[in-house]
Amino acid sequence: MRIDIVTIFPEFFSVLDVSLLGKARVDGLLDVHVHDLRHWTTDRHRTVDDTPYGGGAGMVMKPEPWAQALSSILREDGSSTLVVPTPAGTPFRQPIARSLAAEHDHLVFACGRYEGIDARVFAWAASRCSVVELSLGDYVLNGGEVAAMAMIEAVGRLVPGVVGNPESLVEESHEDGLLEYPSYTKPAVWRDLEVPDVLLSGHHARVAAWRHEQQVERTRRVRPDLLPDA
Ligand code: 6GU
Repeated sequence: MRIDIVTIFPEFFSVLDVSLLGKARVDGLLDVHVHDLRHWTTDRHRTVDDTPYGGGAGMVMKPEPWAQALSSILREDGSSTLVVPTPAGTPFRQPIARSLAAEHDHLVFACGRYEGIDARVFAWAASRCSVVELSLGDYVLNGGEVAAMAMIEAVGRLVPGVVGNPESLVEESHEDGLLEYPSYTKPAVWRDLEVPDVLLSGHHARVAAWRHEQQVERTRRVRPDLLPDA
């Protein structure tokens, strides 16, 4: 999978060299390229923002540098997907991560700052690629960079080969619509706290039933909205 990131803060993405995603890049599973939006400015001050039409606080990112950047990065055949991290977007959830990993071979992340990017950029881009505006959740970040990092990690780990043992992908929170069960390792007693008996029983069916119960109980307690009868 190829991933391009356009940002005015390329240094945010140095952590992509670390850990599992760093290894996936070295192994050639993820081909990640970070671009500085200011490369596509033409004025002496490398300006990327201006005041909003209609008034209001803050600045808006100018369309011209974005169009120049995207023109050079998007594939000509329309096969690219433009991902725009924004708190005004569709909630980014595991099914979207799965779909981006399985069905989209070239992701381009447009990281906005300030009050966002001139809306015409997305109307213009929609004739050249698919455009998805995605939100991490109902809170506000200063820009799209940290959100893009989270999305790239969530999508990247679903690309075949990135996570060594594919079985570890299935028994996780959100993969089956429930939160995951609690995990324990040795020692069996630690500071007077015991690992639940059933996990020491070696009885696979009972272990599976207990874990499922724990998932349902935890989901009901902290995320009742995820249950079908919500
Ligand atoms: Cl995707 N972007 C920004 N700037 N803030 C957010 C967000 C995204 N998701 C939640 N808050």
